[in-house]
Amino acid sequence: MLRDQEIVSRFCEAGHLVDPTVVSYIQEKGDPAIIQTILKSLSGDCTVVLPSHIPSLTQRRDGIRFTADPILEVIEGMEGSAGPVRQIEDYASLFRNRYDTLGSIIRKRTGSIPVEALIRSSRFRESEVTIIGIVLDVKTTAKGHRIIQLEDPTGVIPILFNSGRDGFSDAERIVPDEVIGVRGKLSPDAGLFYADQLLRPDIPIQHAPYTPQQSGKAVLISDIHIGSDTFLQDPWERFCDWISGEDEVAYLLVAGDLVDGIGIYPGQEKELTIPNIYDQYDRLGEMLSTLPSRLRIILAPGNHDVVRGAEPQPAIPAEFRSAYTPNCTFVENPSAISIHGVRVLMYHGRSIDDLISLIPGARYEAPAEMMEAMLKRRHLAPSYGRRTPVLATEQDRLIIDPVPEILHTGHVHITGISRYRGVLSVNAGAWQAQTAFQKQMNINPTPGQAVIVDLERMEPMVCDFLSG
Ligand code: D5M
Ligand code: FE
Ligand code: ZN
Repeated sequence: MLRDQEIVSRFCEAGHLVDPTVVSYIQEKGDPAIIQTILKSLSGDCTVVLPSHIPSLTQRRDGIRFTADPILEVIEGMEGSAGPVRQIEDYASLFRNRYDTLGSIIRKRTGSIPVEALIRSSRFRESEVTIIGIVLDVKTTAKGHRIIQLEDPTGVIPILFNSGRDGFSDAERIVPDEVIGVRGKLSPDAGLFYADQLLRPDIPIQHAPYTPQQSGKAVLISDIHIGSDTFLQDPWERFCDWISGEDEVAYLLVAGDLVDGIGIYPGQEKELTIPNIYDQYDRLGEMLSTLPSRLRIILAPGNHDVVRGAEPQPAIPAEFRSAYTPNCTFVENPSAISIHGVRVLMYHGRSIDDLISLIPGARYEAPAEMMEAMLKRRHLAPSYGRRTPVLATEQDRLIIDPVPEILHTGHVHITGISRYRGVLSVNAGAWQAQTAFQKQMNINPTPGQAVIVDLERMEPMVCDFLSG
């Protein structure tokens, strides 16, 4: 593999800095001649070489979108699509679908061979090859190297990521059950695969987000927690006053934990001001009905809501919706909606807890970094069997495909924003002050904030309503 440093030096000698995405593109292609091709195509005033400077890569528009105003379309996760709880055997189809879908995204960039063929046939012994599979297990050796077990439909093989190699920090972030590709060589006894390069499904570097032709704004919030004694009534009212006066805001998106629920954790009844689940939803409906009727409101569930916890979670059932006006649309968790033609993937974000516990250096204060981790893995909840319950479904509904313009989550009650390869990630904070449990866990929420996104310019802005 071409080393980072060699690539950077080649550009440096020619008087240019180089974006890390371009470096990984050249490494993936494995052909040093590309450097020369890129250098030849650069204009003299180019200081930093960006993906847009790679001659063969032209930015693509991701499909045709609606641009009329105000247009809301639920693309995935419309009410009724989550399906019932199925049999345990269906987990096999879930993981097979995950492997097929994410594996084929990696395969578009590189050839690969099945694990069984690699082990059985001596013809692959001497050459570098790529294998693609699901991570079964991740371990660190006494010397700090990483050993993973990778499984494809034909077999399982242990893979060693040497801590001294380029790109080891990416290998350290491998989590169980994600789909990866690994380029490397088999050991002479065929018992171990030495990794040279890690390939994730990732967001294509030529991904160009759709830009609507029309101006309009969306407000992204999450975790209202109606019914909790820590619900922040005054900031919420200030927020409602503000949004009612913003005539460019066409959409209000809520990413789950609409209410605090009943029986969600031991002793919750002591922390509830509304001890009845119907009353909790009615209160929210009444509050939302005071907002302008032109505002389209999209409501998704979270782990405190009344529906089953396993994802995909169904939409809030009709029996809880009698107090809601027709401008409210109830969707599942996750769901993909189109607003002004901009695709927003809404997900409550329960897997952020899991990712923080699995990824070295991850912090609750930076939830958007975990959203970036989801985008790289093209999956909303890569690791199975931890805090995020996932339902057996024939198709893996938590795969991120196609790529959205905006990824909207919540759950950790901390605002966070990032942009990765043209995708805007927004983790919206909460309307609930720090709970006794969060205090104990040292989770410091940023309540009373809303994120307003200008859809035409794809610019986010945080508005704070905590203090008057
Ligand atoms: O979760 C809000 C945040 O607090 C989220 O990061 C999980 C964490 N949290 C809350 N309750 C628990 C329990 N019981 N165990 C572990 N972590 C927890 P929310 O979904 O609003 O409760
Ligand atoms: Fe919450
Ligand atoms: Zn939650």
